[in-house]
Amino acid sequence: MMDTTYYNIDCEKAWCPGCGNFGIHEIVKEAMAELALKKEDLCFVSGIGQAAKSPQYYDVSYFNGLHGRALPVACGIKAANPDLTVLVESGDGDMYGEGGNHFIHTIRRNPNITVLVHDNMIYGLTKGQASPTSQKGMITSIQVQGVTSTPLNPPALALSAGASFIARGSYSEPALTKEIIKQAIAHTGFALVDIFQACVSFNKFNTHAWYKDNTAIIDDDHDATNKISAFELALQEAPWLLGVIYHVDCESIFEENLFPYRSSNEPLYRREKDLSVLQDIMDEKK
Ligand SMILES: Cc1ncc(C[n+]2csc(CCOP(=O)(O)OP(=O)(O)O)c2C)c(N)n1
Ligand code: SF4
Ligand SMILES: [Mg+2]
Repeated sequence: MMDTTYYNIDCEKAWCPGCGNFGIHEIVKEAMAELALKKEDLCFVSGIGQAAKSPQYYDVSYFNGLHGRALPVACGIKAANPDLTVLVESGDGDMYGEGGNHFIHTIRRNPNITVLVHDNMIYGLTKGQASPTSQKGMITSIQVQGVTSTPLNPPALALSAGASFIARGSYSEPALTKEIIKQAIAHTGFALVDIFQACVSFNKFNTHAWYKDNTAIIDDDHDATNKISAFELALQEAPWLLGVIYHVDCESIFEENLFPYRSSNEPLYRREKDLSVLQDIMDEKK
């Protein structure tokens, strides 16, 4: 088995002491090490936020893009080089708020990527405004009378959009979350792992104690291939359930359906490019 230090980089992590991001970062390294993933075969993508910094702290290739725009970049990377293992790692605001449209439509396209969302139910980086997963009634610096919007349910949304692997983990259950992430990476197709994470500085409602008291592990007898049962589990609250909610084989993936791959498996990045064709199009539009 590979050692997690293989992914280490000499760089200080700019997170608050006690932040759940530290735990998730270590869990991801353990999952990658147990799958013996080589650095050269990996590419991380993230947007903006505290969670989105996580890829910067592995010694791997990554693309840190615009807020909410990790998923289209991940699709582009997969289109150019389908052989890469592409992991998207970002926050609840980045993925479900600013990136909400991409979240829905990328699931429909079904690229073979793994999406890890550090869900602290708050905008951490910008100092504590409500995110799409903030619970009703929570008082923040902006929602001074409490959040009034209904929180988004990411697993249920992903299920309705057609994702074939959906799970919920937590920084507070490292062994379970590591196994879930390994399964998500091994899955062919879009895989979502929504991972609960405490933001100790700005989310004073979903504290370490809250996560312990309000989560439970999915029973072994859950049939993860049954969509109706999966919806029931995804929609359950107090306790919120941790584990694999839904997992089925998918029929086809985004990159296989792309026109250039119908005639050849040669990755796009290795093909000869005739830039004169592009030049002709641009000249035509002058
Ligand atoms: C287009 C755009 N809108 C707003 C911002 C400001 N902004 C940066 S990070 C962030 C919230 C990040 O929240 P989340 O993804 O939950 O990450 P966390 O910091 O909680 O890990 C916001 C609103 C921005 N950088 N770009
Ligand atoms: S603000 Fe919250 S999410 Fe950001 S590093 Fe601090 S504890 Fe973690
Ligand atoms: Mg957040």
